[in-house]
This record gives sequence, structure tokens and C-alpha cells, in this order.
Amino acid sequence: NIPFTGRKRSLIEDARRDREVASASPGPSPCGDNLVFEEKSGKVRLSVLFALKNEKNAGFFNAGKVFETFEVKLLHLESRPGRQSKNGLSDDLEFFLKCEVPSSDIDIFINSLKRVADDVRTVQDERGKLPWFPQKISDLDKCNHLVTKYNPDLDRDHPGFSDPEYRKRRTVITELAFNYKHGDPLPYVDYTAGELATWKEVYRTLTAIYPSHACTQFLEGLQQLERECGYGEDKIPQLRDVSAFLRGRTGFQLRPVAGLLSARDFLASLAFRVFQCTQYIRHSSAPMHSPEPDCCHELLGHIPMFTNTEFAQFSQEIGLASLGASDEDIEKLATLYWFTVEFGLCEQNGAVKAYGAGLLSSYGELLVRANTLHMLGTLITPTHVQFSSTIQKAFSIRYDPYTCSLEVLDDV
Ligand code: HBI
Ligand code: NLE
Ligand code: FE
Repeated sequence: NIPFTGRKRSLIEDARRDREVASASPGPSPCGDNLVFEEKSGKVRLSVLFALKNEKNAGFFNAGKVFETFEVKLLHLESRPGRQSKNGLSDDLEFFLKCEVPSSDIDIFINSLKRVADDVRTVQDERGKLPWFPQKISDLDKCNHLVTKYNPDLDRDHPGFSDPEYRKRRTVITELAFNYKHGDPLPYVDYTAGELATWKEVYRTLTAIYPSHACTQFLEGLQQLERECGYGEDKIPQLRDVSAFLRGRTGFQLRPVAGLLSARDFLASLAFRVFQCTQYIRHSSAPMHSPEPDCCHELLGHIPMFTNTEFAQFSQEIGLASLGASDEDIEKLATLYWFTVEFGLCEQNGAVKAYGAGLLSSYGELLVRANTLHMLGTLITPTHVQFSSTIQKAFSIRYDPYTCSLEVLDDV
């Protein structure tokens, strides 16, 4: 019977020998387009999970020798009670660590580790290959890819297309959004008499049909905003005031945006409980419908729902699910968002009511859709949706509300 320590020591000798043999023969060449990080540094980032059974945790230091032998750089290390110890059968530990391994040594390093440790599992860090995504709230400054559709400079069907005055004014307001950086005070817009008249007409017409067409959560939200945030037909609420109000309700805050964003950028901000709001107003010739989001759509359609805790949670979850997702999954989430947050209808006390902002900010849409319900399949309430579990990712995300940043964990 060879004592444990002796056996392990000889295994470490094996590892050392393995390495010498490996470096004498040409190592496995890293395949071409594999890892950006690997190509640059000749190293691979690896997450490793292993257990040490049937022995004192001194075995950990034997595993450490393997790391030493292969000149592995440790980036992160933590331990937790092993499976046995959860049942009170032992005080074993499991170890989770992240490290950098020379790419040519990777297979042999893992094999050596398997000789001194149990249940070794490894995952290569492929984050270099993922689409970039914001990790902290200020990273949203980099998420401003506009969709060049439905705006009055490019879309002939936009009611403002042939009104140069309108287009100029819209540009002045979108400049405020382009120049905005996280942490700046939200831009204040001094609305003109004409703009205020449009707002008044929209506000009057819509609030007249809300009681019969909007869901109760929306109505409650709007009442709060009228009581406590200066909502009314005589002035267009400023994003600054609305943002401060929402933060105190559901932790959502606003940031100005210059128009329709790419779905990826738009959804990403929701992960941080940030809602992107346009500040210009629709053309005066078409107060009942705008082809693009405008301040009526944001302030009347969206904001009242964001005072609701459940709705805020649902919105953030869509946002978190979108981070680092594939293009196909972004498409799915955008569709989900579209048929719920934008055009969702629900049933309340036997009647069909709207909670979608695209309906609630457009007199025509709200009357037609809520009355006829010909968009079958739009009767989805957020609580019925189970989506994030079907999205496959190589990592998990935890949101830290104190720092408004993400912790990204590899799934081993
Ligand atoms: N951008 N500013 C803005 N507002 C939206 O409502 C919006 C967007 N970009 C994409 C988008 N909505 C849709 O694709 C959603 O379904 C995600
Ligand atoms: N059609 C909506 C409205 O008139 O308010 C805007 C939709 C924005 C997606
Ligand atoms: Fe919208």
C-alpha cells in the first residue's frame, strides 16, 4: 500500500515527464479562427472545477504542483463544500478556478490534473468570440446604433418628410441625445407652442379612451404620474423629472435616444433598468399616429407601465436574456418584446385591455385593435412567458443593483 502523499508525488513526476515529452514533439496547433485571445497570447483561458475526495484537502497542494509545472497563471480561485459534505458525510471541498494555460499544453495539463484530482471539469473561455455587450451602466454610451428606418429624413411616408422646419427641429433634439453621456443631467427641451398643442391634442384624445381600453396597471400608473409627476395636457413632462420619479418607484431610469435603436442595443439597456426615450414629438399633421417612437409614445405609452414592479422586472429580464445572445435569439426576444411591451393585450374582468405602449400611444391603434382583437396571439401577459431558459449561453449573468454592473460567470 503506497501512502497517498507518495502516490501523488509520483503523479506529479508523471506530469512533469508528460510535459517534457509534449514539448519535445510539436504540440497541437491551435486551429485558425478559434480564439482571438489565444492567437494574440498563445494562451487559453480555462475555467476548471474539481473535487478532492477521500483525503484531507492537502491534496489541493498536489493539484497546485500541476499548475506550477505547466506555468499556469491563476486568475480566480474559490472553494465550496463538496457533494458529500452537503449530506454531512464528509468535509470535502470542491474548487473552482479560472486560469491561463499555454495553448500547446492544454490537453496534457487537463490530463495531469485528472490524475491528482477527482471530477475534473473544464470549459474553455469563449467570451472573445461573443458579441460585445455592456457590462456596466456607463457602457450604454456605446450602445447607440440607430436603425435608419421610419424617420422623417429617410422615409417618404413619415408625416414630417416634406416639412424641412420639422426635420430641423427634430435634428436639434436628437443632437441632445447623441451628445449625452451616462451621468449627465438629462437634457431639458423647451417645447414650442406648436409642439405643446400637438401634445395637448394627443393627451386629450387618448386619456378619453384609456378608462375603457387600458389595463388597470396602466391606469394606476398614469394616475400616479398625474398626481405626483406633473403629467397633464398643458405641458410635456421632462425626461429629467420622469426619470427621478420612476427611480423611486421601480428603479427604472431614462436616457435620451435619437430614434429607433438596433434591437440588440435597445434591449441591452433594459438589463440595467434603463429605458431609452426619444424627446422629439410627432408631426402636427398626424397626432393620432406616428411611424416611429416619439415623446408621446414614450411618456404616455411606456412610462405608466414602468411604475409597475412586475412589469419592470419582466422588462429587465428580457434585457438580461439579450446580453451576448446570438442574432437569432435577439430576433426572438425582439419579437417577444414587440407582442408584449409594444402591442400586448390582456384580459381583465372579462374584457380585452391594452398594456402595449404602441397601442396606448396611438388613438387609431388602440380603438381598432382592442375592440376587434384580430391580432390573435397577442393576448400574452408577461407572467405567462417563459423565455430565458430556452436561450443557450456559455455563461450566466448576475446583476448587481448596487453598482449597476454585471458579474459574468462561466458555466462549467
Ligand atoms: N428603439 N428607441 C427605440 N425604441 C423602441 O421601442 C425600440 C427600439 N429599437 C428596437 C425595438 N424597439 C424593437 O425591435 C423591440 O422589439 C425590441
Ligand atoms: N404607432 C405608435 C404611435 O403612434 O404612438 C408608435 C410606435 C412606436 C414603435
Ligand atoms: Fe416603444
